[in-house]
Amino acid sequence: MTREGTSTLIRREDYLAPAFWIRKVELCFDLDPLKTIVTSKMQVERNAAVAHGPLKLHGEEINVLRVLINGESVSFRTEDDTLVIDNAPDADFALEIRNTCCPEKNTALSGLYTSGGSFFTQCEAEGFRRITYFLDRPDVMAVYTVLMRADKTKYPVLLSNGNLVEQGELDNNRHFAKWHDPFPKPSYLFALVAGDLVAREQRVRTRGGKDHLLQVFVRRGDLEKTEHAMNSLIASMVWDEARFKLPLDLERFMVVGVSDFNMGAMENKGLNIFNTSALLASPATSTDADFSRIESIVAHEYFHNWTGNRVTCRDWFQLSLKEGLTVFRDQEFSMDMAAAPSARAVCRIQDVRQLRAMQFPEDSGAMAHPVRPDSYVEINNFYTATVYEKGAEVVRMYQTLVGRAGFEKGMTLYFERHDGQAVTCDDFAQAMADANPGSELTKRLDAFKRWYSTPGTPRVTARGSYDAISRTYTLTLSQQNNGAAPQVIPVAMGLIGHGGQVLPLELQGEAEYHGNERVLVLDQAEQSFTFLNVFVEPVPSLLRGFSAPVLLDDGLSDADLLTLLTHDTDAFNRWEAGQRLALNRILAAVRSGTPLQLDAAYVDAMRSVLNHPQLDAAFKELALTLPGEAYIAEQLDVVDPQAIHAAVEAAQLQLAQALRADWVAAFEANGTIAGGYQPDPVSVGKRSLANLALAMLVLDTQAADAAVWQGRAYQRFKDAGNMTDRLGALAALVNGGAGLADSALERFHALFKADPLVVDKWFALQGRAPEREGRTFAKVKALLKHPDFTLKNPNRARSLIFSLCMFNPAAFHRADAAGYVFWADQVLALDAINPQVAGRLARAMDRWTTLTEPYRPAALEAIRRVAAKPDLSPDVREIVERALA
Ligand code: 0A1
Ligand code: ZN
Repeated sequence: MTREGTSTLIRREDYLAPAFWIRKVELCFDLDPLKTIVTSKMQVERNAAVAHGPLKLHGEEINVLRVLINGESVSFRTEDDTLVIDNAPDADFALEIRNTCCPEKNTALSGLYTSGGSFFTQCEAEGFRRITYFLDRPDVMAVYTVLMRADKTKYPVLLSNGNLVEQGELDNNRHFAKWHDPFPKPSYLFALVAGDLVAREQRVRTRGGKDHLLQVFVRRGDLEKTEHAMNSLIASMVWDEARFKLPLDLERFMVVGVSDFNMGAMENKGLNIFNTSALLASPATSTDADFSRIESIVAHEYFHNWTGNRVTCRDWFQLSLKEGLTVFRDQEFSMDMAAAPSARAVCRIQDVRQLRAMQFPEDSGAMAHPVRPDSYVEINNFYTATVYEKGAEVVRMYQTLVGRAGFEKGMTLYFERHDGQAVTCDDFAQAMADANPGSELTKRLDAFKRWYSTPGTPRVTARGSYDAISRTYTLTLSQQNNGAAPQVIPVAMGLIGHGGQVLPLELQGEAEYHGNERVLVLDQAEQSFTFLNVFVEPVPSLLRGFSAPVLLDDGLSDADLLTLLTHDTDAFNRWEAGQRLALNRILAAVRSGTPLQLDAAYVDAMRSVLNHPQLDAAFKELALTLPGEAYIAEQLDVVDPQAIHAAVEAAQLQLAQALRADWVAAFEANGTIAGGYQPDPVSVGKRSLANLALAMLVLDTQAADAAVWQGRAYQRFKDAGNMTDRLGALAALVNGGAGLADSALERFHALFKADPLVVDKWFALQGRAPEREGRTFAKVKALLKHPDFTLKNPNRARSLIFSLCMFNPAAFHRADAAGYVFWADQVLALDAINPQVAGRLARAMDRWTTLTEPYRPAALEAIRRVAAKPDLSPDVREIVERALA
């Protein structure tokens, strides 16, 4: 494959409506792995609002056979990746294009490709042009009819979007199926599947009395692993109707699993395609985390049917319009499914941990971009934590500002106005504001919209002063955002007395009394809020539930944080107080270059949490888990990954040692759950705490009973009745550097070698294992040669290589630069196979400029080596060039 040396920067401000519309498409596929013939008959119209020009269609890696206009052949030329027809008629016309493509050679997994002998498509963002020439942009929406012809034995199942209208036999052992999707859609939502698949089916009747057929298609042998996905799908349907009055609009809704897939899943209209890792679940092979991820991804794709498909994006700069909103919806769904308030808080804590681990570093690194980016070279590089997770936080802030009912009104107006259209983030903002006149949002809509245009994480500083004589408490909030104009920051808050009293909030200048909790809206560089009749000196509990995606400096002392950890009524802030206590200690050790030594106050606080009779196991596990190394690095101007890792390991070991008896008690209390496996929040919490306790008990190899606990972990690993317990015990052995780890790993592989998703876990565990004298790194290099390893399958590549380069800083950042050499080699090797996945791996160096010596110059050299390759994909080129800029 040769590639052009120049890549174009696409700018949001250059958006122009298309010169032509394609209103209808009839596609015909003669499916063959080596040479599929595609015939596309399009009904084309000039866009009267745009000046005349040639018709230019996108196309990549396809061979055109013929082009007809109104049945007559017409002259055309191909320039780079476009097909140009200079003499297109002025009136509406029929355009027919016939071309071929080669699914078997399509290792990029974009467009039409084969996986395990079946055909699949992936068209978002710009994969449709790898199938046939088209106006492959989201504002061109057409009604599709799809005819598929294929060998009957190899491909008994033929699927596309919408409804099956016809099927039958053909000569030569071939058959056909014809599908029609009545909803106009952009090309990125087109999908086709052909293969030897089986389906779990369920008929459901919705509230409105309509009947639907739900189907989950997988390879033979995987059917029993689809029950959880089907249940999740049904739960999503019920939830979307109840919460947003959004029903399923199709008679048939299909979900298909595929092993080779670049992302988690894809929301093609009526035919969602899933990475098997986001679909298949069984207690024996999937962890609790897998069950919960599957539930949320199934929901996410289903919710896209309205937020993304019925109302889509005008252009790719608006990606967060559908992704931020849909992530918000899947987060709300997961919280509602968790039901109990404490389980909801656990969901929120997990989402925020994820945001801080992935999005905060992105927002301060080489790839920093606003939620609505201003420019891109390769749009696939912008399916980011900023567009998705920060975008979801922006949507959450609308809800915080207009209230839950107001948000629902805003959604209703959004669909009333825009159903069937391709729109912008501004349109969404306007609907929310117009549906809520007089609201805190509507009063400052323009300022609020800066969340879409400003990159970076705002820093909020809060300082309080208490006047005992006047019994007033003044809270001063200020914000800094790299010199950008102030953002609108909702700060949910309450005041707590040191003895745990919840103090009433009476804000000076306000007639209304707001109870014990309220939202302050910070929209200036600095603002003060004075509370009256505050009878004791309070501790402010700010940014409750993480009400805005900011970094908060509240200046609270250890004593204040301990008060919040013990007494805050907001579970998120209780957790946050514990994290802050840990963070302060880790940062002090790293900054001073001295070994970390935990103090009795912190250890005692953690002991109280662990032994607390009322707190949930899930909360305890989160509170006793130390902040992630990536988030810790974000607090520092100069980063020494080894020093951070050493401090975290020391803190972990000291917690393991100081609380040993308490860990034993926690393990005994939570390690056995009666009855069969259930992924409900209470059982999940117990398993997670038992796994943490076991890891702590195995970690301290100097303990008098170290051998006993290693033996118990091995036994538990062997006898476990589910994957969560089994993998937890295996991780305790591997991460604790136990002597039995190697034999456990071997046994695990032997047991599960036939299940690719479990083999992925086996690779990932080894790729993420704590570094000990270079052994983890050496093991990863050796595993590259393991017969089960391949770069061609994205899940497998991620399980080993991404685990090391992105999730194991101490093994990756080596003084001898071997980690960076490994990274560069793997980026280049992957780029020749799958540019999208290579582009993701390239991002492991996003934050290289903050690294201390000797890492920084070595990282630079590795990035330069990648950048020096002349025929890099635009995906990798954009990432490395931004890193070098
Ligand atoms: N829209 C999908 C994710 C997705 C994005 C891009 C892809 O290829 C470049 C594939 C899938 C979602 O949000 O679920
Ligand atoms: Zn999505």
